[in-house]
Amino acid sequence: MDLIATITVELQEKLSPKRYQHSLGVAKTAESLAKHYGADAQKAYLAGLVHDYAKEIPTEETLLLLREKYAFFPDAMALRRPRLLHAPLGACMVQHRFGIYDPEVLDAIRYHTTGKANMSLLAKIIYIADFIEPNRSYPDVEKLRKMAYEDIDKAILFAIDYTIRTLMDQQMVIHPDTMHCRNDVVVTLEEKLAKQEKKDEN
Ligand code: DGI
Ligand code: FE
Ligand code: FE
Repeated sequence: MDLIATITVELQEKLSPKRYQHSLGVAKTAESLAKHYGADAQKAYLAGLVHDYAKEIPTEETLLLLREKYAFFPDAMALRRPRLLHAPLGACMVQHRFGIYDPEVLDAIRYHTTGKANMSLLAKIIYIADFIEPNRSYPDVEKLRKMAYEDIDKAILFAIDYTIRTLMDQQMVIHPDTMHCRNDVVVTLEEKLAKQEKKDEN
């Protein structure tokens, strides 16, 4: 069996049916976005498939595995919101379990929840595929699906603002990586706009 088939069988066994379907949805959406933007479609499918590998592991076990098995010491903010830790734990576990060593794939998994500054195209694709895969439904999902294929940075800003707003409404902490990601994407969009304006002048 090839790697994708092996992983798919294991995910179906280990994850809840809903999480399994979500993982397949993110994989397929990421593959499609990668083809659209000229990124590596196979890497995108793989990263999408395993991005939530650690999502259903209970908090206590997550903390224990990260510290004891992977020598990964979460920052204070993530410790306050341990659900954020399924992303870095997933990156550690799929490396160990499936021999996925590609740093770009591991990075996309690790930062799929918060985002970060200077994300690779693959990381952006996984971040946004997580929001728009076919099983997602919320008021603006169709708008975001369209935006994702028009300008991925615009889509990231839209998604991250939605997340930040929701967190603020609930008086929740916002992880610094989330803010770094937002600032970075705003700068990228401003630069793109300035370049376009200069081009239009000529
Ligand atoms: O694992 P999924 O449910 O598919 O999606 P995800 O990994 O993007 O996780 C979404 C959750 O993460 C959602 O409840 C909002 C939360 N989240 C994202 N960024 C931050 C955050 N929570 C806090 N406290 N701070 C953040 O910056
Ligand atoms: Fe997740
Ligand atoms: Fe997800």
